[in-house]
Amino acid sequence: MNFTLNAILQSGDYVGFTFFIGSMAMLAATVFFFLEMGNVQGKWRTSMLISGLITFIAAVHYFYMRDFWAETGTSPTEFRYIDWILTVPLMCVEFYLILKAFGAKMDLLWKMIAYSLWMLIFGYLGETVYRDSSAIWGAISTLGYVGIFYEVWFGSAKKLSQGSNDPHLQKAFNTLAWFILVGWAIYPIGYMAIPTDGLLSGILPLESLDIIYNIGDAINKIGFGLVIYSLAISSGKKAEA
Ligand SMILES: *C/C=C(C)/C=C/C=C(C)/C=C/C1=C(C)CCCC1(C)C
Repeated sequence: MNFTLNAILQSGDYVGFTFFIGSMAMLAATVFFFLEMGNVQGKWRTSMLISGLITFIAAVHYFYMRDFWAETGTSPTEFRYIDWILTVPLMCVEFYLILKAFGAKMDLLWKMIAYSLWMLIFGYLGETVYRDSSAIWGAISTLGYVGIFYEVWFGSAKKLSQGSNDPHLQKAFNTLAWFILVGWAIYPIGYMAIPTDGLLSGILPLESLDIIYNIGDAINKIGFGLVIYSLAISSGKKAEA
């Protein structure tokens, strides 16, 4: 029998390791969020569904990126950004859903989605088409990030949370706000490690871009979902039937 093993994970291949761990972690988180949908009050089901969809979409991309990496030793930027352009707006939906009961309107959701698309489209251009001027595109992209950050730390989202008088909601909202400030800041650091042209590319090793993005995704996608889950649980389990 003639059989070729294409996907080889070499020892010392840290990018490959983080793609493997990332794909399993996203898959496990997805199973968890979907199964726990049955254990939370009805009003939290949609939020749990979205948490599961975020890790599910990431899992599919990670399985693909993992195999692609193992076969070719590269990982096209496109898969990253396709994943993010689907999952980051869903994270904005999570903010909207938890604030909806306290008066969040659709325009808050659209505003946050617009900021995130701005951030991702210009980041993509800087990482691919206009790599020579990645610093400028990164700076333009950061304006979208600042928009989301402002909304959550000072803007209308923050005000709705403050006005809710619900300590569970406020605690979860503040934790998510820290994810935006600290967890999301991992990505621009990764971006600055773009091989050869990034601001930090002489300082960080060549493969750090993918490793940093993989760590960021695991922290942010799974962490976000767990915050929503603990909010759903703390604000009351499904009444025993
Ligand atoms: C699940 C994926 C998430 C939460 C992705 C978040 C991505 C960012 C916050 C990316 C931000 C960027 C900048 C602020 C400037 C440089 C370009 C980006 C796109 C890496």
